[in-house]
Amino acid sequence: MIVKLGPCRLELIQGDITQQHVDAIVNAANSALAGGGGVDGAIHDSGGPSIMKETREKYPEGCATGNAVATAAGDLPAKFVFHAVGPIWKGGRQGEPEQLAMACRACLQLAVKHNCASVAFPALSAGAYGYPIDLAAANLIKTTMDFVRWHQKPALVRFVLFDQGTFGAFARAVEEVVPR
Ligand code: AR6
Repeated sequence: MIVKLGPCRLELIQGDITQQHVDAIVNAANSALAGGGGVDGAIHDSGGPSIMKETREKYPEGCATGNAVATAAGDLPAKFVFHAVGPIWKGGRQGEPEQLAMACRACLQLAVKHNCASVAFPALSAGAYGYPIDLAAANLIKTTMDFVRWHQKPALVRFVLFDQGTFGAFARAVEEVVPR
């Protein structure tokens, strides 16, 4: 699924984020930047140990929830990894929507700062962190569209969804804001 946003493009695909040939991919990290399962595990496994080495050297204090930090991408096809820390879902009234939007915006800001024309996101917070998929999808799509409409960059934002259910949730979120 592709949506044109002025000079920019929003894409949804089903796939594996580690395989994306884009300037930057977003990692679904934890605040200790300690590695883990899901997207985080896949990125460190495929990207090799240089990503964790750089992370430990540059960000020994970790990264706050709702923020993101950049490293190079090791053996991955991307140039950068943006390690974003989404919120753990605690029912939705403890700032989770704001924190998820902040984490998404932090990655888009890093893309602009590092001159990345293309950036790929996973369904941040919607795995181990338990954020309901429909709510996560709506939040990430709206935050991205608002940012791209305002800044007119990055040229390509791609959401890489691991399974059909997640893809469907993002497709519905896009259809809600871009009627066909
Ligand atoms: N490519 C794309 N999406 C994937 C991939 C992949 N290779 N692998 C999983 N997903 P999660 P979170 C999907 O748990 O909820 C880690 O342990 C997955 O199906 O990776 O933000 C970290 O260290 C789900 O839809 O991220 C943190 O401690 C989505 O990506 C914690 O998990 C996000 O799932 C972060 O949890």
